[in-house]
Amino acid sequence: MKKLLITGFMPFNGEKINPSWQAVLMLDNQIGDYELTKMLVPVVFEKGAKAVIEKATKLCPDAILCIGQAGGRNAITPELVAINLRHAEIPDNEGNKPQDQPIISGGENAYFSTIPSRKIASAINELGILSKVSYSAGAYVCNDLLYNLLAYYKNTNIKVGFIHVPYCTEQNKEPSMELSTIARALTTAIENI
Ligand code: PCA
Repeated sequence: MKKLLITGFMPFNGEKINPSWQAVLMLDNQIGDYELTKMLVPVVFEKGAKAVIEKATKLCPDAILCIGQAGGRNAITPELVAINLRHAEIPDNEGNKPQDQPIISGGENAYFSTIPSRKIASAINELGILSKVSYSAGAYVCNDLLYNLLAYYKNTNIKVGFIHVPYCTEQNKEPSMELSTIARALTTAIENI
């Protein structure tokens, strides 16, 4: 079987849960061709990415799929691109609030995700769950994680992708999705990597 490292984030910005991690926890340990290793990631610039790279160095996965919360979105959104920019509107979980800084000084401006984001969005839509590709993962910790991974694994066969998910109903914010719906969407995403 192939190996997939799948990550979710800790809660941030005063939330008690993060739907990304709650949904990852609901996934079967084997989906399609992949055996899953689940990892919880801190919402901290650089530190989160370093932890994932460290884990991946030991695991040697065939693919890395990171999941994050995008409050305010109403759809499951596979990210097409990560940009070389850190800019925080709110502090991360260790109080960092970078303003217009590069992630990697002198690095590429941007990298495209190496999973088939468009195919994944279509497959999720076919389940009757709203999904569309996103052209910006923002400039906060999720973009930081995706950019760092794409830079680190460029010119390798390790696929790297990121999917943002809406608030879940337990958070009492709108728009929201049931966690079980998010988990179904992620299952289909993994089947289509
Ligand atoms: N979402 C944030 C960081 C952690 C998370 O779940 C983001 O979109 O950057």
